Amino acid sequence: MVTGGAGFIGSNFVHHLLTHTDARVTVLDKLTYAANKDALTPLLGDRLELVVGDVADRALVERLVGEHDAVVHFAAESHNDNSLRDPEPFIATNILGTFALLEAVRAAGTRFHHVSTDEVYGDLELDDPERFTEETAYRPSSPYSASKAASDHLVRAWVRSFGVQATLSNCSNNYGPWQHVEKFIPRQITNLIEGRRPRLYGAGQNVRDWIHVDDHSAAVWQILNEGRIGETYLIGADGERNNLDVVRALLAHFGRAEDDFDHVVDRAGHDLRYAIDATKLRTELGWRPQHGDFAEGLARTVDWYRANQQWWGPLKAATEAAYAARGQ
Ligand code: NAD
Ligand code: TDX
Repeated sequence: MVTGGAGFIGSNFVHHLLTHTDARVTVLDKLTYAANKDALTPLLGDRLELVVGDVADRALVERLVGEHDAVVHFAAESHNDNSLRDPEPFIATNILGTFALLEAVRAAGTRFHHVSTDEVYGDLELDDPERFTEETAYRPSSPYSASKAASDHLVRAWVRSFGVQATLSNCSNNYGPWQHVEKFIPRQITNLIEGRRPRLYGAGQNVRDWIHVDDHSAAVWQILNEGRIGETYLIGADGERNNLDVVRALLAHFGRAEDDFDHVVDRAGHDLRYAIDATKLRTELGWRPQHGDFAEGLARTVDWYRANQQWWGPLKAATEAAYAARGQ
């Protein structure tokens, strides 16, 4: 059972399972504004079922969990900017939804994998020689990252107090197909396709540690199968880049001048830098990223957005109108 399996990473994970394993999958997804039903529709059939529902619906979750041998939990409200505007759905889905799932897997004795983010660790200085590890103290900055931190704490407590068979992973920034146009890389790619200028928050010095979504999927599957119960694994592919460099790479790719972008209002509480040390995942489970060439991955992602404008086109206008209202 894959919660949030119609979202960006969840749908790529489902695709990964159907392509590389013989798993049979049920997706539980509320189909919020962030869901990509089109990503699943061609795959529905003997090996994939979609149940439309809320992870915080205790009765539904209890029934579904009982019918499955493992749960991989992606469902979340995922966008920091939205959490600054209205935190409430982040509390409802990320915290109460995780609680509902934990109670169900506790009752049924079902294996559980919790998908989380490096943002729970707060941010690093640009020149800090240390990166995040599994031992780094929690210091979330935004309502989104605080809600994910809360969900991680619940999972750890349910392991220790109730013996729930769970693992956790905290991954860095993903990119790839089916990512909503509200997020940084797809927003800039689709701006460029539509002839608009990219939009950079602040000076663009903030660093994110990019990983291709397929590398995240492979890591989650490996942790589900080989990870030690109760353990947390950080997932990252040594992909640190500042936002200005990413915008410049995209401008060059589209043959536009390197200063052909706008500086816009910065995000409140904007985390400066995320960076993952994935040594534990690499040494304990032997995981290696297969898509570590960022320039190549970005070029393939641009091609994908060029070929799939019928999907993102209708989302784009509403997303940009919401950003414009905030001067972003
Ligand atoms: P997304 O916003 O693209 O997708 C989230 C999915 O969850 C959507 O399909 C949505 O309909 C579904 N959903 C939301 N609320 C729900 C509810 N109450 N019940 C059932 N389904 C619900 O998010 P994403 O970027 O694919 O992120 C997936 C997970 O990975 C999240 O837990 C996120 O915290 C984590 N994560 C994301 C990144 C990243 O770079 N995007 C990095 C690390 C971790
Ligand atoms: O238009 C923009 N301009 C800009 O400069 C947008 C949308 C973002 N940014 C900046 C803010 C961040 O420094 O780009 C960086 C990335 O922004 P987002 O795509 O919003 O990602 P981030 O806030 O880093 O969080 C992402 O990675 C961790 C996901 O959205 C989270 O779900 C995940 O946990």
